[in-house]
Amino acid sequence: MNTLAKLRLHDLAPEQEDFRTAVLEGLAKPHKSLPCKFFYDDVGSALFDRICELPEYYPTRTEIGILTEAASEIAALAGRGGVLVEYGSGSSLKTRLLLDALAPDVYMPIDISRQHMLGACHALARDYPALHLMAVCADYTRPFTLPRVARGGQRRLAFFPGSSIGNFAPLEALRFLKNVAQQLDPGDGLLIGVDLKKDPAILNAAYNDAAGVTAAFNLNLLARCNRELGADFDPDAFAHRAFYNAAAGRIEMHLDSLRAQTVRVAGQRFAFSAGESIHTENSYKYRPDEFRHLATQAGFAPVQTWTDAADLFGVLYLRRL
Ligand code: AVJ
Repeated sequence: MNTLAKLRLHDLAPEQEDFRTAVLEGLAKPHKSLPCKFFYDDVGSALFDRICELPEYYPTRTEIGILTEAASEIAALAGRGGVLVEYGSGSSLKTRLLLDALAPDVYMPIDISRQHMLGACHALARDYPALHLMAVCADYTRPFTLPRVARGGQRRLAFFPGSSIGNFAPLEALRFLKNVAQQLDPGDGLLIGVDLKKDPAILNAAYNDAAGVTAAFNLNLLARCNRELGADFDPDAFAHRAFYNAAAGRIEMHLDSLRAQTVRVAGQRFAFSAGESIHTENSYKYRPDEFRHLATQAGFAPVQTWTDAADLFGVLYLRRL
């Protein structure tokens, strides 16, 4: 049988709000910045997969451990069957854990990078022949409407792993969670992974790995500007810098200009002074009670929080009120 018969693509054409516009806007600001969602071209996605394997980068393996331990409890809360909706289709390992535990009728990944998502769906279609796949290509950082599944009225579990929620500032996170709540029906669940506040030394190491993979991931943004926008960034003239900002409760990533220089992007010139930075990412950390408070404000009831033994990472099951 053709396994792709069960795969549908619902394309909301997210690249209409494009990379070029975002880069020109971000570099024109008094404090230069670039949106972190543009890290994930093919090169960046591959580098991120390597980050997840680094000894210093605990979130991925810790979350997988929590999900493995909690899988049957999650299935008891969410129920079997129904629709599994995943925001950012990312690492298929976490998805497979839930597919095995919940045996949903439909898997609906939502991702901005169409090819990456469809590749993952093809592999899932092969390994889960009974599963219907409804891939949604969308930028979930903007409000959008989920397609109605053919056989409607099914209960849904939304899954937002990896602490991707940490890329939103708390107010944006609230807006995102409200948007998810709107896409769900009362009683539906949201299973979300959240990186926790902890000893800053652990956080700083996780974003400054000894092998330099996070630095390469950060610098790839400049290489992507060169590839796609004909920019003339010299990646050797910028340095990766990441640190925990305790007052804001977030890791910040920057690219620091190592000297005074002018860079040309899409016909426009941007001047950098020595030491001037481009702010490329925020990764907010929460205490479990802080995050439950945020979820409550968005219209969810916190049902269960699981953490690892060292309280590095949290997975929360929230019920839409
Ligand atoms: C995918 C946003 C969860 O913030 O830890 C990893 C991205 N950046 N190393 C994170 C990231 C640098 C990651 N998130």
